[in-house]
Amino acid sequence: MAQSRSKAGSATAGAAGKSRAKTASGSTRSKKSSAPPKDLLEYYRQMLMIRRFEERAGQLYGMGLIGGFCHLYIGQEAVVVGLQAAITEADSVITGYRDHGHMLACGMDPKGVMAELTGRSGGYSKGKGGSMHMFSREKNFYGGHGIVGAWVPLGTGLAFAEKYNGTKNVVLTYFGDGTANQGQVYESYNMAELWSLPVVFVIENNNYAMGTSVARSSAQTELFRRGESFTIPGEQVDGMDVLAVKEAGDRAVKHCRAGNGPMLLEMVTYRYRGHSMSDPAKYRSREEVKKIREERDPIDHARNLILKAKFADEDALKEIDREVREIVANAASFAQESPEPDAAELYTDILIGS
Ligand SMILES: Cc1ncc(C[n+]2csc(CCOP(=O)(O)OP(=O)(O)O)c2C)c(N)n1
Ligand SMILES: [Mg+2]
Repeated sequence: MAQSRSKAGSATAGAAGKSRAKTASGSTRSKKSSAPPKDLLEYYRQMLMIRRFEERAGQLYGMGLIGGFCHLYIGQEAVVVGLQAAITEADSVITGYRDHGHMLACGMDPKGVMAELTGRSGGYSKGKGGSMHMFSREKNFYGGHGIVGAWVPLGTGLAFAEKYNGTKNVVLTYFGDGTANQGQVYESYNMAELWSLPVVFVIENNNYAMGTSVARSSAQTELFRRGESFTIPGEQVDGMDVLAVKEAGDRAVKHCRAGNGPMLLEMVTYRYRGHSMSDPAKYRSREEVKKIREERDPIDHARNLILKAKFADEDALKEIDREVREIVANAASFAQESPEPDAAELYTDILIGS
């Protein structure tokens, strides 16, 4: 039976972005994005910021300045940048441990994020949370969670609160392809649809859960169809095309804001680095990674569109790169100069059970 399974979950298969054929249940595959808007320059800048930030974080980790877990988002930048462009500042975001890109896209300060990575007092959690545990009520970013799947019911609960309080706000709840197999995710789907909650479930399908591919772990590899039995519409999107992501995000957010209940977006994407900094990535070939980097890189894709549309020339793009590098360099300096948390912080922000 396994041989007949679709390989839609693989970024190499190029399944996304070809057609908009409706499946029997209302799930769709999105079409290629339309003509580029000028906003593409801003998306480019944001994707580049995430890429350079993550590269620097990887270097600091290699230098021993970042301890604990560190999961880089390199390769997946178009997902979070495209979706952030589809929501407003009043909407909320929640995700798991691969979260630096989400925080930057939400407008959190790169200095505060980097200083949290290095465990310094200038970090978002005063240096006590690290890579996976940062929050910003100001930016409506609700973490940053290390327990796989646990934030999906939390994201559903955030959407419940929005509905209960009578707002029109929407919640983006991001999770990975591996997480999509968890039971609590299905409980969340059920309640979200039952109560028509304004939540977009965003599956970032990078084809691997640690070292296990979607094809090895999933009976239904078309993850955008996973909401069908709950009558949640799903759409599969080319997650390497920031414009396709933005357009799908617009549709999903409109659906939720209008009171139609949840929607599921499967973003077909890819991570270039290992699962975390300690992963030698022996479960895939170098050629596989190289091919996607060369043929589907989201930043190169945006860059080519920008040059073709003449929104900017090579020099202007170089200038954007220079500005971004400067912001990241300042964040890295801050993260090394900020003091270690005071010992008294051991007793703050903690829960003690009896
Ligand atoms: C409950 C629980 N089980 C296992 C783990 C270990 N773990 C961390 S990430 C991960 C894989 C998740 O993969 P996916 O959802 O595809 O997200 P990705 O890492 O690809 O972004 C696992 C098994 C965990 N953190 N929590
Ligand atoms: Mg994954």
